[in-house]
Amino acid sequence: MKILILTGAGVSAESGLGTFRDKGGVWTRYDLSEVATPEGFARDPQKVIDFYNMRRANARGAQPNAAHLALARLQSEYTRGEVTLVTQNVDSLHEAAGSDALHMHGAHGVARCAACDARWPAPLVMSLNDQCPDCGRPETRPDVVWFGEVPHHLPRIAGHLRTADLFVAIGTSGTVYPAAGFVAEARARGARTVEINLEPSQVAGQFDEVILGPATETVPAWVA
Ligand code: BV8
Repeated sequence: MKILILTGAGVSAESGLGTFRDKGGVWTRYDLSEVATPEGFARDPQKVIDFYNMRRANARGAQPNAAHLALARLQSEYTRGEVTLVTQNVDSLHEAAGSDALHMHGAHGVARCAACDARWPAPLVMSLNDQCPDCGRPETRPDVVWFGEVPHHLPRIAGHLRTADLFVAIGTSGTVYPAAGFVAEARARGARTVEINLEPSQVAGQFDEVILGPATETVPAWVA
């Protein structure tokens, strides 16, 4: 059986990283148009660099939780097919748990050169003067997909959506596209669909099954 799993900020919430749209979430404290769009970066690049320096500092010391670990165990132990993990998260907790994950929104731990597209591990405190190790130009930005930018890995994800037997969305509000549209695509191809969340997402009605509760309890129970 081919399993496709999509995760969102809810899977990292219990690692202390918070979410975006819950009470006190990132987008309730920052204007996403200023810090998570190319226009915002063009307008005030320092503000954006500071925002991602804060996100990296906030993630420092965060440990993968029981949900991340259960998904990594599933990926390594599932013998009746393949498990593909796609995440909207820009933290590296899936990797820290031992998973391979496709980061469709990039990762704040990766720096990218806007001039030559080179990527390298981001320093904890990124500066606008950081020079690209490949081309030497000071065109550094976080390798994060902002609103209005095309997510990474879409062709590969589309292929998995076409062939998945089971699509599972974990800890995502179903607000952001194209990720929020994946359940409809999977259903249209005949996949069984399961949502695992703290509360029903905006697209909960499109799932065959909805399992509610904190990810550190619901995900290990579902994987078992
Ligand atoms: C694009 C990186 C064109 C930044 C992010 C229709 C089609 C296509 C596009 C659009 C469309 N309609 C609108 C658009 C434009 C836009 C969009 O979706 N806007 C929204 C606001 C309406 N989309 C885009 O711009 C995308 N690009 O469309 O390009 C294109 C598309 C396809 C093909 C060719 C061209 C790019 C979007 C990427 C933006 N970048 N992240 C950063 O992180 O700094 S997205 C942003 O939301 C977040 O960063 C996060 O990654 C993402 C999703 O949020 P969630 O993970 O769901 O988090 P949220 O807080 O919302 O929800 C948390 C959930 O967890 C809740 O349900 C909660 O109940 C649950 N939870 C909480 N605690 C727990 C828990 N669950 C379990 N256990 C717990 N303990």
